[in-house]
Amino acid sequence: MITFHNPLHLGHAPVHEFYRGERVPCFEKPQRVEYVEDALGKRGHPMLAPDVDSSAVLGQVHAPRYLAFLQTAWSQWLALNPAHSELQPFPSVWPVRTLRNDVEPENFVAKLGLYSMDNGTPMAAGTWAAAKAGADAAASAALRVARGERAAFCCTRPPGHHAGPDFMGGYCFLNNAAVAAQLMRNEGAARVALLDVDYHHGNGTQSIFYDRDDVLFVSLHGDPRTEYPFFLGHADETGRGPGAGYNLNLPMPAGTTVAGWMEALEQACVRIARYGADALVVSLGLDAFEGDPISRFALASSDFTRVGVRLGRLGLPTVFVLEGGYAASELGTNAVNVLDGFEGA
Ligand code: Q9C
Ligand code: ZN
Repeated sequence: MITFHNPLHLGHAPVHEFYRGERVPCFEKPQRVEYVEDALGKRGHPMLAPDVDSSAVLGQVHAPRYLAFLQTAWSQWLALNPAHSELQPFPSVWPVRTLRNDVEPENFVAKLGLYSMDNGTPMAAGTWAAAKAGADAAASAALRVARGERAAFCCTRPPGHHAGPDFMGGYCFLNNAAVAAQLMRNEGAARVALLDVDYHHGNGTQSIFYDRDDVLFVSLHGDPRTEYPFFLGHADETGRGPGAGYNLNLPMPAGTTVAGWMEALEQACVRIARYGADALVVSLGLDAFEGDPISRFALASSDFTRVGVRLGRLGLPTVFVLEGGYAASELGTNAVNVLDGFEGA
């Protein structure tokens, strides 16, 4: 399968995040995609550099003021104090219920709160460049598929599915899967299905397409009553306005094993087939893996091959976009098992 890598991902290498009151090493680290690139190479999948500028498509899925903020965030952080080059910015105040979000504050940390859903999305000097190159990689994979390739894989970090129209969160800045889906719409696909199999609900992707019937969003994930992102991903979220009926959430309890998970995948595939999609985007998080350090499903490495086989049987032009998965040394095997299962279907 054709794959695209992100040549600038190393510039996004924050050191720590917060966990239970302590600073801990970032789970979302550069080695993740290095393991995937290794596995792709060993199993003979060609790896290409991005060749599409995603700027125009980014403007269709994210708000202009959010993109403007992200692009300049690090220089705003340094403008406060040049010594900040060695420190990581975190938000400390958020415009929750009753507070205004229409007036962008001048204070940098306040802006960071306006444009963040959590304090779990650390930034570094090269974050914008890395996120933008990742969106370019997703756009490149989508364009190949729109032009007739059966499938393509975007091997990138930071991930994207928690990033909403105008906010970052959950290690995500730009919604790569949304870029891929929107680009295929622009290229003439009338209906695009977007299936999210990451352990965490893809709240950002859901929100971007919630009012639309031209992109069907289907997600398998840990029940938000107990799992991140907590505030979206329930079964009763089915879409709004013209999008009513075009959002399907399949939350499952923590501890769900492969039998229950594959049943949910079957439901997802039946819905996608009934939709009559022209193309499929898969938000490929591998954190449903039993060895994942921050997630609680129990898929084994060999189960990911079955996942790929089932997706291949949908018979749709397909773009895979890497999302989460934090058991770094097994991430390559798990990701490439999906791709090889798909190709063998
Ligand atoms: N210390 C994705 O998988 N924070 N994001 C967990 C653990 C949120 C995961 C805290 C996890 C976000 C793309
Ligand atoms: Zn995840």
